[in-house]
Amino acid sequence: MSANAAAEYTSYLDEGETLKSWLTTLDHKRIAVLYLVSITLFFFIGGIAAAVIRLELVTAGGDFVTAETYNKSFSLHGIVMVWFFLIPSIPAVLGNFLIPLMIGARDLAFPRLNLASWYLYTLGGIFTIGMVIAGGVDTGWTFYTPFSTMFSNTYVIAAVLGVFIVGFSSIFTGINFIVTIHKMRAPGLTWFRLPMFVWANYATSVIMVLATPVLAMTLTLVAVERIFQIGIFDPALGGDPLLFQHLFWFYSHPAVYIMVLPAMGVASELIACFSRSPVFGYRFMAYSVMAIAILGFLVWGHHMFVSGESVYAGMMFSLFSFMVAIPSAIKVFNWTATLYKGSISFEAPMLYALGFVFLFMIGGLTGIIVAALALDVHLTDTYFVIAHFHYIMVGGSVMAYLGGIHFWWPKMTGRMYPEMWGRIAAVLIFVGFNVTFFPQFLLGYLGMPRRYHEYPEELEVLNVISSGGALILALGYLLPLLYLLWSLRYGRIAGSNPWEAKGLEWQTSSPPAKYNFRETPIVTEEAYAYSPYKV
Ligand code: HEM
Ligand SMILES: [Cu+2]
Repeated sequence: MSANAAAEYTSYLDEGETLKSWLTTLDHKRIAVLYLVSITLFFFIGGIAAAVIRLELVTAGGDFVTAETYNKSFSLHGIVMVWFFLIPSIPAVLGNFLIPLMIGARDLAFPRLNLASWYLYTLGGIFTIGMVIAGGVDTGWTFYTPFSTMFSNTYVIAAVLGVFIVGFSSIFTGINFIVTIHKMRAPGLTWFRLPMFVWANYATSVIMVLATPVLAMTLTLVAVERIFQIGIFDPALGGDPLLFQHLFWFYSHPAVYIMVLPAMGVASELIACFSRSPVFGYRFMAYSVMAIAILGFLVWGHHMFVSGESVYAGMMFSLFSFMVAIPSAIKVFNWTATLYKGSISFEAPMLYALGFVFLFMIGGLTGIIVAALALDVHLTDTYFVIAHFHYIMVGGSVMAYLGGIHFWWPKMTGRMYPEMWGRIAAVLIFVGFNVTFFPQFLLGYLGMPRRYHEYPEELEVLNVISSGGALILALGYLLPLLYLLWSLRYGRIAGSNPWEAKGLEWQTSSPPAKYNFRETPIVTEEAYAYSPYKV
């Protein structure tokens, strides 16, 4: 073997062990690992803020932290979880690692841009952490004006700047994925042979590129009004506060699909593999992710039903919101149909995937409830909304993210995680999640408003249950952190395809070599060519 060929077979992890080799890497797989580490850090920062919230709400009185600290806690929690964890999570970690592998490419189209995305993410993160150290922000993750521009005396500018910067990281990732998927597919890999995970990230990238600039512009306007007192949103200065809400939700509703579409992609891969059957209704699944991405741009006004927007606007937004539920439901039906008569096995990734489908379904169905104009007048700004979006974002997206991490862990690291612990954690998370968030539907229905640190005593029992659930959930999240780290050294060697899964990523070694494939693979079959039984 020539020296050159030998170099080709070393794994990407062995391509240099110094910090510098990591911080200057252009390898999509290493950048994915950088993201994995930073995102995990932010997940636990956001988690600590959540713990403060749930501790305060154990008792009806405001006795654990002051009202100010409470406001800062839920603001930090929202900002970190949305922008520094959920938006980048699946695309930046799993997408970065897998998209080139899944389409038989050597890397993403723009490796330098990819590294720049991670640096922007880190820079944005530094601003956000700096903001917390300086004293925090109390506007909520939504930065509603004119409170954020004229009245709040916390560190709004730093917070907004952090989010502004991290937005560019997301735009860069989106551009990179779109170009890569268009231009770098292996011979024979036509659009309708792409894994659903690639489709889902493609749809997500379109949203990232089209919606995120609106967020950047909106946050700039917040800073302009706050610094220069120029009337944009504050009515006292001749501005319009509703303008902010329109602009903010024009980004932030599509953004919720940035958080959930990639999760849908993961679910499709996992369910197909562990039921040994092709994804049912493949083309409709692909059309559905695209339809969700497009329709997602037409429903932002459902966050503003009680803000004073016209009733006719409200009716249209309500109608369009119902329409998003159609492709979402198609996905749920098709996952169920994929399972039907499949040869199902319940490894940890599959437990997460099934958890995802079930919890996403509850999230989606309650979405229809809050999308009904008349019902939402009662439910808006209550814990019902909190429960709704946590069912989708935590029950859905985080479950799928963890399922994906477990499924592709052997590919990323070359080692298996301990299966029994994996299952225990999955069950613990599922139970903990439901105990935490189901009571919040009831609390919201009973009228408990969000964002208050005190509440009437008759709501205490449900709040105690919810906080107890949060403790179980926290333990559930800590477990994978521990055993995955453990497995890096002691885990069983995985081999290239431990799940006997289809998909190009499984045809190369684990962990893959720097350039992924020894030679460009040629694709001759449809996606998910599973036979019913493991060989
Ligand atoms: C079937 C699809 C869905 C429908 C019809 C729907 C509908 C709604 C409606 C009407 C609201 C506003 C309620 C209010 O403020 O009173 C809302 C809030 C929210 N939804 Fe959904 N939703 C759906 C899916 C999703 C998805 C997929 C996500 C995230 C991945 C999500 C995340 C959120 C968030 C974050 C909020 C609250 C934002 C806030 O006020 O802080 N929703 N949803
Ligand atoms: Cu929305």
